[in-house]
Amino acid sequence: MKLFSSVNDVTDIKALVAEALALKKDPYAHQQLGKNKTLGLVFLNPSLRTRMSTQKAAFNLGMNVMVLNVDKEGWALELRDNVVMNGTTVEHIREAAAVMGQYVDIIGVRSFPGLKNREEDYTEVVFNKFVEFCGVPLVSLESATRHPLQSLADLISIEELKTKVRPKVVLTWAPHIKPLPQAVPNSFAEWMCKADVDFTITHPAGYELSTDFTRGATITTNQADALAGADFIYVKNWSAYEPYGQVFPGNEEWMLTNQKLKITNNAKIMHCLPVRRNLELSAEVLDGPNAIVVHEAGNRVWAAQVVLKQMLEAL
Ligand code: SN0
Repeated sequence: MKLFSSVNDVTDIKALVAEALALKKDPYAHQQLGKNKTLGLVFLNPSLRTRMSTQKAAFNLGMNVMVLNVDKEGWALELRDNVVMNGTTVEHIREAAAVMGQYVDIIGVRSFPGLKNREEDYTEVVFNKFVEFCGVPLVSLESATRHPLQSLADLISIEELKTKVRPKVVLTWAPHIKPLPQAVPNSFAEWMCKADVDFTITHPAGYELSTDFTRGATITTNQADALAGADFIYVKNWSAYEPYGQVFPGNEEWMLTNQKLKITNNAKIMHCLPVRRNLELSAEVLDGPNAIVVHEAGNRVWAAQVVLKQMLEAL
């Protein structure tokens, strides 16, 4: 594997999940594979799970890791071409990405959307500049429109914990106080549409995701209808795709509570984290027996490790 930016970079997702679960059973079996190889993790935005789980995955494979919080510790990067750099940006991404590629064998990049210009975000301007100029294999640590390592960890968790061959999986919108990216729900939807699950998306009117990611899903604005019989519920806030990046007042009643779980099939509750307690998800659900959010975060290691392993094998 040379690029991991979406489910479309994976030829066989079933095999990828199986290999991740094999790594979970035997984490240090491939310590020689990463010997003298270096992973660079480049963050343009904050991170807890992605940073720590991807480092851990690299260590398990015997790799060295360098982390650069380029937004805080690097030079201010210029992303536009054909500009006179007489403003606040100091270094062009053309040189910055190419130089990083001189020091590492694989690069991971996190770059959130601006949520202002849909065309710019959905053409992945920043992420694709890294792809173009870094010259080494590249893994997305969440881009403007997708979070594939999260989605892979989510699918691993469902595969591990499901109690029937084809579980009902529901993605439900949740309230928030600020506009959040569509990256996590886009990505989760795109992976679920390719997985062997019965997949439903529910959100208030106005929060329709781009159909590029949701083709094949059942979509409803009736949350109770969606939750009925659910085996897994994925809770996430996102801002509108149209008008882009907007949030609409109201919808506080969309928060998931124990009461709402009664009509489910004792559903397991997922969230990518960080989660805002008693806003997105009630504390009673998060602290209750159905929440699997920490288990899910633990599986981020095996998602990252299987992707890094396949990249190392292709070097
Ligand atoms: C990010 C998102 O894409 O929704 C990262 C999730 C892995 N989440 C946030 O930015 C949460 C910010 C907040 O203030 O709650």
